[in-house]
Amino acid sequence: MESEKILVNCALPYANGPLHLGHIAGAYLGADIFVRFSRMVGKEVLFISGSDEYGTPITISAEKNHVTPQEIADRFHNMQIETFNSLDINFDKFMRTSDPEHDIDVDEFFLNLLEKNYLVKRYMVSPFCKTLNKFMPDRYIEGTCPYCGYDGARGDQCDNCGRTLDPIELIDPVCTLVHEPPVFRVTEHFFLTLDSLQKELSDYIDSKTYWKQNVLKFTQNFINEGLHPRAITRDLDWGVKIPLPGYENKKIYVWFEALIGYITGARVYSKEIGKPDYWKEFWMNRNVKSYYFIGKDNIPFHTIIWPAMLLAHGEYNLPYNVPANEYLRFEGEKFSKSRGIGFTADEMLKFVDKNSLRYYMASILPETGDSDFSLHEFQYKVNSELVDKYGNYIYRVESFIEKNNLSPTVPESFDKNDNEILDLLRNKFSAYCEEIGNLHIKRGLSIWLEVVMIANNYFTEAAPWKLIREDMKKLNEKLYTSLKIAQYLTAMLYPYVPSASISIMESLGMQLIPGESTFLELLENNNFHVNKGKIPFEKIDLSNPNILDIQLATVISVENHPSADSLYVIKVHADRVYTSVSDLKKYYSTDALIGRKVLVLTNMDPATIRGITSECLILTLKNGDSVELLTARGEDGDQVAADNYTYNGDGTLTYKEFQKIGFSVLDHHLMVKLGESQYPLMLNGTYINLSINKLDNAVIK
Ligand code: B3M
Ligand code: ZN
Repeated sequence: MESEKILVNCALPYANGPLHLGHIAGAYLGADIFVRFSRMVGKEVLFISGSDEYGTPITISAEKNHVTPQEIADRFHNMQIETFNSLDINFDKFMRTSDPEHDIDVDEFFLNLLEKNYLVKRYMVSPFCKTLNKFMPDRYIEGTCPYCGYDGARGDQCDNCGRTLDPIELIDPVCTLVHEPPVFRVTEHFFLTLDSLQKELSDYIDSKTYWKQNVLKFTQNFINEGLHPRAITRDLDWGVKIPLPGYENKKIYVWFEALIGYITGARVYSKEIGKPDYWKEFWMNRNVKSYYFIGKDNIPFHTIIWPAMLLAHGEYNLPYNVPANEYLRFEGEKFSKSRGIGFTADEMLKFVDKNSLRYYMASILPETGDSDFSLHEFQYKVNSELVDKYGNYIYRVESFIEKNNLSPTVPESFDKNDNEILDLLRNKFSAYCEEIGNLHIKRGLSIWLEVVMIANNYFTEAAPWKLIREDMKKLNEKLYTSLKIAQYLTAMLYPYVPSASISIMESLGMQLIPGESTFLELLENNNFHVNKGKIPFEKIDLSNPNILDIQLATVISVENHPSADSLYVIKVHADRVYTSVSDLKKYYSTDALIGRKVLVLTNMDPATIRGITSECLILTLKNGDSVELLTARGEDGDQVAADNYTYNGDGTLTYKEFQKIGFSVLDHHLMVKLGESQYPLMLNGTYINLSINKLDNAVIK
């Protein structure tokens, strides 16, 4: 019997920067878990995503970095693939919208809808920048949201209330490139007649009673407000061409063509595996369910625009479910690259392994509300659950079996307790399948954890170390049952932490082959061959190693020390005024210092030098006879972070302790060794730069 097919699509991340943990939690990790689970229950899954390479996020990034949009897209497409791979998030195809293959599907879609009059020409009023003499994309216009008053609303969407906007609706709009108000001019574009699809869309959405309430309600409200024709072309240079003569200066709007990327990804993958029509089995067979894993700010595009496009086209399946997630916050704040809040996935993987990161992130997926990424909780959950409970259980069982050279086999019978435990295992497993099957990914993991807790108690009560002296038959039964529990736990963990699960399954003498193995076939296998490997989890230490409270400061006064000719008494303003007794007198005149922006170590143990208390250290690079003041751009009191770790508030240090701190230089960036690792010193997301590229004999003092 042919296995059931499902299609899983993941929002195409803009190829304009690294993926941060908020992206991973928002759409990608949950999708990968669901796909691995679905394959383990025997479904045939096509798993697609890709890079969204047009659109203003890319052109904004290109302008900022003085490169072409294509160069930005190339850089971050490759970086994002590597990041996904480093997290075991494996799509069948991670396409890219700048691939000419994508134009084929966009052209077909555009001309199909044009022919059926779902695309009509209309005029729209667009923001025109007189300074740059061109129409400006919506995202380049910012102003106050007319609905919620948020003053950082963009021309296409208000991140505060989630509404899609038209730039002309903004209050006090400005062009963010030249910071002048735009003028609004008439320009001709193609419009998708959303209004003509209102009834069909309404019926489609109303039938989705099983959708997450937040997604369903948002969409129903959106539709009930009344749908209007929506421009799907723009006056742009960077975008998919309009497949008609005479529109060379216009392109197809990113939020029309990117959605078609899901089809391109499936079609290109089919060509690559030598089955060019394989994708049609997922897109044209009405029995195939399609799931879209996205972040909540993408809801309207996936539950209104895309279904409308598909209804208009007529040949392809509409979304079966769109389980949009809410936001992941970092230590209570919204992730923000520009404000240095939160980590990118690559940064986090410098401190922890992918198994631990997947495990923790899966336990805090923002499925029904915003959730918070806490370093402290991350360390606690991994160490106390994954390592101390599950890892330790596997270790205890396998060590005992291996040390006593035993090989448990299926017993003739089970006592009451063991029958109960095996029944409980099967019931917990079916509850686990039910939850993940209903897209409650987090709940599936919490059921796994319940079984972990039971497992350790079971092994302790079984007390094999006693049985080995008393009753070998009973010993075999208890150890076999312990191995069954280990097998279920490891199989259930696979969708969440695949690589560790595969290696632990091997230590039980079984093979879990991604995409081929199923729960059924695995759990029916009772042929254990224990070969205890290294448990693939280690405790993590995320305690903040940054003991340095280095701040940016302005020198506000410089006096000669009253009783030490070679010293200055310098006052600096950081988060407050500090006094420093300093030997800079040998290198700088007072005038050369006053007003300078310097970096000061403010959590020094106060030291009295010739009667004056010095409470901070003005940081310099001493290189032979020359001394260079360390500095950076920012405001007084801005704190220097060690990578993403700002000062951990952990006390003060003496000058002797400071001298033991290991500094180094990498690509002219100042690095510091804290604990076992090297960290770049950063201020407001930028490196502290030095004139030299190696410390050699130079010192930071
Ligand atoms: N790139 C939005 C985002 O990255 C957009 C998703 C497109 S899915 C077709 O948040
Ligand atoms: Zn708003």
